[in-house]
Amino acid sequence: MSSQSTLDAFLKTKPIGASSYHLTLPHGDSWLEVHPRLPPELLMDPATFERIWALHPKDLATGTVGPEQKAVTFQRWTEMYGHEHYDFSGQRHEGQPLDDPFLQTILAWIQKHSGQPYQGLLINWYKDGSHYIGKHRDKETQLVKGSAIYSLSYGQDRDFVIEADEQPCTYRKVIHMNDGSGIIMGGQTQTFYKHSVPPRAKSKCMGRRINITARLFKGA
Ligand SMILES: O=C(O)CCC(=O)C(=O)O
Repeated sequence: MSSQSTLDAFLKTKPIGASSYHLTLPHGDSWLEVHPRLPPELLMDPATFERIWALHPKDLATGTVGPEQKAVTFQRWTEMYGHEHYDFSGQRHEGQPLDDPFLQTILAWIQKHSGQPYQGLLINWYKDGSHYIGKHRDKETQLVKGSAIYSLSYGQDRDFVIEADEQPCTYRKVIHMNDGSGIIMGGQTQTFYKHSVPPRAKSKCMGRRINITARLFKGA
């Protein structure tokens, strides 16, 4: 069977893995879909992990945060692929060509799973627990309103924290992301919630992690 027909068969008979679950969030029309085990064609073997790891840019991501637009160096590497550019944290991330066959497989799977013409992948590289992404909502100005954001995890286990963006906060959940897992954020999640991958002690969180996200850009 070709890998395409395997993919077709998987999507027809089992669109969501047996251990996957849907989480309706309490604020707005917001939800998460959690996939602790991605289908085999979306898993990275060690050689693929090394190849995708080697793509990370030389310099850490930079940008601005907060109402005062404070300049910061983020503790992770970030690169955009397959879409012209993605603007967030006061920075333009120019899109690189999406040439890698594994990245192309991911994109094709997401297009099929969503039935939508996703084009862009944003990759985050975390060298160990000292690399992280702080609480934020994804900027949706360039995205199709309410479109789902796919986020796939490879390598080191980390925690994904989702919390309501309100004072006091009445909802907070920690989801464990293991190697070969995925989370889809949908509906109004970016309106009512912030998410983060908090830093962890290097002594307990030594491994490298690759996070691959897909967003549906307007006009795709
Ligand atoms: O690394 C992750 O799991 C989260 C990435 C993320 O939040 C983002 O790219 O906006």
